[in-house]
Amino acid sequence: MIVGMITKNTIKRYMVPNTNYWCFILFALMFFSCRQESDKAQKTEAEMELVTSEIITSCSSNPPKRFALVQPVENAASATKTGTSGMVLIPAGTYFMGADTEKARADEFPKHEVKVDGFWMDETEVTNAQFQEFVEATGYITTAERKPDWDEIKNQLPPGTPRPPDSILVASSLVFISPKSQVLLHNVNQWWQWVRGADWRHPEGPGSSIEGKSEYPVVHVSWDDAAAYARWAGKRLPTEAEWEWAARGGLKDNVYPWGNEDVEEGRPKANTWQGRFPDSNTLKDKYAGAAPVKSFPTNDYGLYDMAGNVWEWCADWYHADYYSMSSESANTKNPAGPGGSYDPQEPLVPKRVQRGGSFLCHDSYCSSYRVSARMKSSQDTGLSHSGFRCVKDKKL
Ligand SMILES: [Ca+2]
Ligand SMILES: [Ca+2]
Repeated sequence: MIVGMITKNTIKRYMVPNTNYWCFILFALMFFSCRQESDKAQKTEAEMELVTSEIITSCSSNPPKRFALVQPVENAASATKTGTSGMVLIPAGTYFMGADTEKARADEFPKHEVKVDGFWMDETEVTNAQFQEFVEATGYITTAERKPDWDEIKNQLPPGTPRPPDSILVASSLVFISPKSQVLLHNVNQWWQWVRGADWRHPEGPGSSIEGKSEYPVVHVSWDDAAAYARWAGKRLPTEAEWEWAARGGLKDNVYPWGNEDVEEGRPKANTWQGRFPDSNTLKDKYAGAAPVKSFPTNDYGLYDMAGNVWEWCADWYHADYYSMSSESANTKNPAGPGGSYDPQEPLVPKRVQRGGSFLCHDSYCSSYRVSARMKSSQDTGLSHSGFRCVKDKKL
């Protein structure tokens, strides 16, 4: 486990959702194990909790595989919804997927031709109201609400690692909390905190709620949660190719959903971070956190928040070299992503694609509100800026 390593990638990644849900648990448990070896004195549960709270701030990468789903998607719900209310029809087309700007990262190259059939797409990110309807209809419990499964965790720990106290194995999620003063940007744990009880109903943890936020995007959703919702809604998650084609809104070789005007120029065009990340936000766009959907103009296809607000899961596995593989293949019609995941930064962790950036993205760092920007996260990870939207085949 790499902790606190200062690299270009770390700095780029500090505002993106690859901080892993399980990193904390594994790190805490390994610490717990070492502690037992070196310190024979018995620790009280309260002392262990204090130690754990300190460890949280050190864990930044190399997430392990997560536990199996308590509710497999196949059993979570069946499609009960029909129609295309709240969706817009995205036309079929051919475009060049990928980037050609200096802001692009290596995995956005090479730019390659892709053909996409027409499809329906949610005009907004899935809202709290929509997700609540799903949960009330199905009883679905999200990843962040589930107690970690020790039987799964221990398989990824050194043999003999003792079971931690139950107080450690509790449902939690990662919440962005702005530090009070300027901080060095190599340590994401200065603004991401593991908060017990944080989930989609309690975005900032216990004491917070979604009351009055029915039209805000749902957050703290894992890929598994998003896929379960989509199945229930009679929809699916977009492929990465569909998502980028839709985000481009019919424009050609555009950097952003609105065109090529710099994100910092003119009127706010999306919910991003303005000022100095992560401690000073000028609120030029009026929102420090998520904004209600439809708060910013649509792109030319009528889609809101394809840049910023919350990250959006795609169906595809993430593979850093997928574009190179695609450009060499004749099969570029409706590409559905690689057969498996590969992230050279964390090769043992299967990851899915996320797109669009969030309210934490700033132009001087990840600028992931660019239409070609790619992000990845293990599919069981959801943070306080992780959301999604769905699509539906045109023929249905
Ligand atoms: Ca903002
Ligand atoms: Ca978005």
